Amino acid sequence: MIISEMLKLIINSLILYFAISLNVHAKNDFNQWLKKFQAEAINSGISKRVVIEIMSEAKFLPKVIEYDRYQPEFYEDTLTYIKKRSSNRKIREGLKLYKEEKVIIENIEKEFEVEKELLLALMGIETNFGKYLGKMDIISSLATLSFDKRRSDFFTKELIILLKLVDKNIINKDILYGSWAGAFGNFQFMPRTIRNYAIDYNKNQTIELKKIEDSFASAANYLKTIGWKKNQPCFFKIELEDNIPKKFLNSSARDIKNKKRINFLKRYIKGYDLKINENLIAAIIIPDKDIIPGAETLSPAYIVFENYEKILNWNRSLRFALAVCTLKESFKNEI
Ligand SMILES: [Ca+2]
Repeated sequence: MIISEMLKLIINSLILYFAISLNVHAKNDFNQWLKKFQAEAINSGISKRVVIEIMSEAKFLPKVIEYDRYQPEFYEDTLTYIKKRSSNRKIREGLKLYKEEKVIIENIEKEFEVEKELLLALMGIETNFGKYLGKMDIISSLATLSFDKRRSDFFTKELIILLKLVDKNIINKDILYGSWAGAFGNFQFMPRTIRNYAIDYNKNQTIELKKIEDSFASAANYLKTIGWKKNQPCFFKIELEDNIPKKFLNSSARDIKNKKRINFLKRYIKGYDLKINENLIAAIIIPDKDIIPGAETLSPAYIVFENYEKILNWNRSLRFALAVCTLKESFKNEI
C-alpha cells in the first residue's frame, strides 16, 4: 500500500516534470517560430509597425493546444442536439433581441433578402445572441495554432489575413477577443470570412462584428453571397422506406451526394405529403449514423435542399445546419 502510494507520487512528479519541461521547450520553439513568422508577415506586405506591435504581444497558449487535441467526443444524438439549441429559452432571448433592434434587423432583411429569423437563429446558436463571444486573445490563439504542426498552414493564412485587416484599419486590434480557434464576433467569423464577407454597414470606417448593425449585415451579406435563397425550404424530417438504396443515404457533411428531384426521391419516403415543388433538387441525410455507435441507420432522417447546403458552407456539420433551420422556423412562428 505504502509502496504503491509512493510510486504514484513519483509517477505524478515525473509527469509534472515532463509537462513543465515540454512547455519550456514549446515556449522556446514558439519564440523562434514567432521571429520567422514576423519576417514572413512583413514580407507579405503588412507594415512592420503593425507586425511588431501586434505580434510582440503574442503568447504561446498551451490551453489552445489542449482544446484542439481533446475536443470532447460528441455523443449527443441529433434530436437532443437540435432540441438543446432550439429551446424555448433560446427563442425567448432571440425575440427580446429582435424587439430591441427591430428597425435595423428588418432593414437588413430587406436589403440583403435574407430572413431575419435565419440571422437570429445563427446568432443564437453561435454565441447565444452575443453572450458567449469568447475571451481568448485571438492573435495568441491563431499564433499558437500556426506554430503547432497539426494545421499550421491553415492557421498561418488566417493570422496573415487578420494582420492585413488590422493593417488596413478595417478591424480594430484592441477588440480581438474570441474563441480559442480564432473565431470572432456575434456570428463567430474567422479572419478569412471577415475579409470575404464582412461589411461596415453603418459606415463609421470600422467593421464591428460585436455590434448589431455590422454583424447582422455581414452575416446577411455572407449568406446572400453564397447563394441562400429567401423563402426556399431548408429541410423536412421524414421517415424512410426500408428499401431505399444505400447510395441515397448521406451521413457526411463534407459532400452531399446523390441529389435528385423530389419527384424521384419521394418513392422512398413513408406517407409522403410535402406541399412543395416536386422539381426541387434534394438529398437524404441520416446524421446519427457516423456519430452514435450502433445508431439505427434509417432514423432520424431528413430531406434537405440547396439552402441547407448553404448552412453547411457556414459550418460543416449536418446537425448544426438542422439546428439552425429548426430555430429559424421557431422564430418564424413567433414573429
Ligand atoms: Ca461600422
